[in-house]
Amino acid sequence: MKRVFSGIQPTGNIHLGNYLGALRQFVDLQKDNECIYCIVDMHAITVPKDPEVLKKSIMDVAALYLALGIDPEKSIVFIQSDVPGHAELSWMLTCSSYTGELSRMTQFKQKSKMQESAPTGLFMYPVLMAADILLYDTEVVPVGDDQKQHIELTRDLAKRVNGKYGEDTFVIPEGRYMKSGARIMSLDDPSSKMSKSAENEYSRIQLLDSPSKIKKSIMRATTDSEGVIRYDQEKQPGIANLLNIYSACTNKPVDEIVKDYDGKGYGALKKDLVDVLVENLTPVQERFAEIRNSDELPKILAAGAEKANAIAEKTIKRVKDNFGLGNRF
Ligand code: ATP
Ligand code: LTN
Repeated sequence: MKRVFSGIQPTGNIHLGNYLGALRQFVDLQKDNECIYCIVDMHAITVPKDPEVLKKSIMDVAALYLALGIDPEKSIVFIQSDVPGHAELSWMLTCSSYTGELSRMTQFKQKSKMQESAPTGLFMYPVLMAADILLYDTEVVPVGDDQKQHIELTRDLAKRVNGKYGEDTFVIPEGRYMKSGARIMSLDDPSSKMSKSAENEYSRIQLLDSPSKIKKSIMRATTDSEGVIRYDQEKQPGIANLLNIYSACTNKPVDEIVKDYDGKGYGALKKDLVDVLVENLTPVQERFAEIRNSDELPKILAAGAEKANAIAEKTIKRVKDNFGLGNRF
């Protein structure tokens, strides 16, 4: 039984990459672990958000968590800003972080587009993420491949603080990455990851997409002129991505799928993949509609925040003690 923590930003458009890389693990891990799943709304405001859109996205992610099979009886589900410990611990960690290491974060470099002056929130994003994880004495963090660098930074910060303030300050967490599905690529450009923020909506399959949108996106997906279905990341990255998605959704190994399509064209693979996706997503969408409109959802989130806060308060007390902060005389 391990303590598991992860989070998703409420930035709308939850897609197949988020599901196959991260959310799928969340569901599996709750069987025999103590899991805490967060909607990281404070991370979402590192990029300006319309308050009404943010409110809706928070509830959408919460409902999706439950629709995908996260069970609030087994796992804690809550909204980050409902637990003040995240912001408190983030500051305490900020004081042990360096501008050099934060400037090296790939996500920061991409999102700030290397401007001379970038929003401080984007720069501090990984420290807040480290606070999320360390606040709960987390041992395992299920995430997609793209978060490896942030997890490494979290481990470095925790070790550095432990060295300065005592080895009992933080538990050192580990990342957990899926073997298949850890990096789902964009459908229109298989050299970049499938992303919520990409302009072309057909570059991703969103979990709430209609069957016709799924069909359009897959049928338009970039392939190549080889014309033979093989798994070759270098020469046929588009087909390799479709095979990865197919395999992750059906639990069938890629080489078996390649054999099934021996002598068939890309059209056949795409058509069947559409069916697989629609079959997988329809029940999720039905559950989502039920949960999203129920009065239970805000209650579940309030109960989750209360449980999370009880754990967070203990950590904050311990860390403040070790740092010598507050009124202790
Ligand atoms: P954006 O693309 O706008 O940066 P995002 O799609 O990365 O957003 P997040 O909320 O930042 O969304 O990520 C949620 C989780 O989904 C993280 O664990 C992340 O690693 C995982 N994830 C995101 N994109 C992919 C992808 N293409 N393949 C696999 N996992 C992914
Ligand atoms: N940066 C993460 C979201 C995130 C997260 C976390 C993931 C914020 N805090 C804590 C795991 C643990 C992302 O997926 N982009």
